Amino acid sequence: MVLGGGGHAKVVVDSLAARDVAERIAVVDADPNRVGTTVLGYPVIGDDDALADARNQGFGCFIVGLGARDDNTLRADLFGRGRSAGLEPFTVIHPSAAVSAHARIGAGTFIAAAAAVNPGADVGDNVIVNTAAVVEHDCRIGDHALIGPSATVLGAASVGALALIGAGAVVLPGISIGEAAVVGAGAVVLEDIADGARVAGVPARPLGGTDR
Ligand code: JB2
Repeated sequence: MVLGGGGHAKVVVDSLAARDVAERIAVVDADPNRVGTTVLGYPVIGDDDALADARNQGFGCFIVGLGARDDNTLRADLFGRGRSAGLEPFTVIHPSAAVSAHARIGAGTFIAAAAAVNPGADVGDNVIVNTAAVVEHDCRIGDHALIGPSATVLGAASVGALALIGAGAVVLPGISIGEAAVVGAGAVVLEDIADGARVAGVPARPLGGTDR
């Protein structure tokens, strides 16, 4: 069961189908206009209320198919909803991703095409390591974090739970990104970032207000 049926779900479903690991794939989406449609040929069977009956319908696992927002709290909520429905979080690794046998990948995490996760890395639950992103050796990535396409988290850096690293950003070795922090696309992070802080630019500097 894939929770969310938009752009990111399409990428997740494509990876699931490429791995041929799921006997059956279905999607739930909050938008009534999507219910009854398909995602890459797989049915959108209802909204999140359909989760209550998922086990009776023969589903055992779920993955959050929702991608980037201003923050990752909705992704975390959806993860909780899947678990509350008695489903197991399913980890999906695209066949073209290079994931070290010496890395830990958490439950319900998605590692997209051409991404790399190197030895000693510890990637939490419900994380997205998006297309061509790099998680270098000995990094720590907290639960529900999102590493955007082509972002690079260099050796032994850490990314807090719920943090969002924008596309193409670079986090230098050993740097610590706080919980729920947001790093804008293309930023280069040279200094530790506090919990909840929002930074952008080269070198990365705090953003005022609600700018991204
Ligand atoms: O609570 C919800 C919910 N809220 C929104 N439950 C469920 N089951 N679904 C929910 N949704 C649905 O997620 C929306 O109705 C919509 O169909 C879908 C989000 O699709 P969208 O294409 O807007 O965003 P996305 O999160 O799939 O993709 C974003 O993040 C990716 C990482 C985009 O920015 C992509 O371009 C990006 N690659």
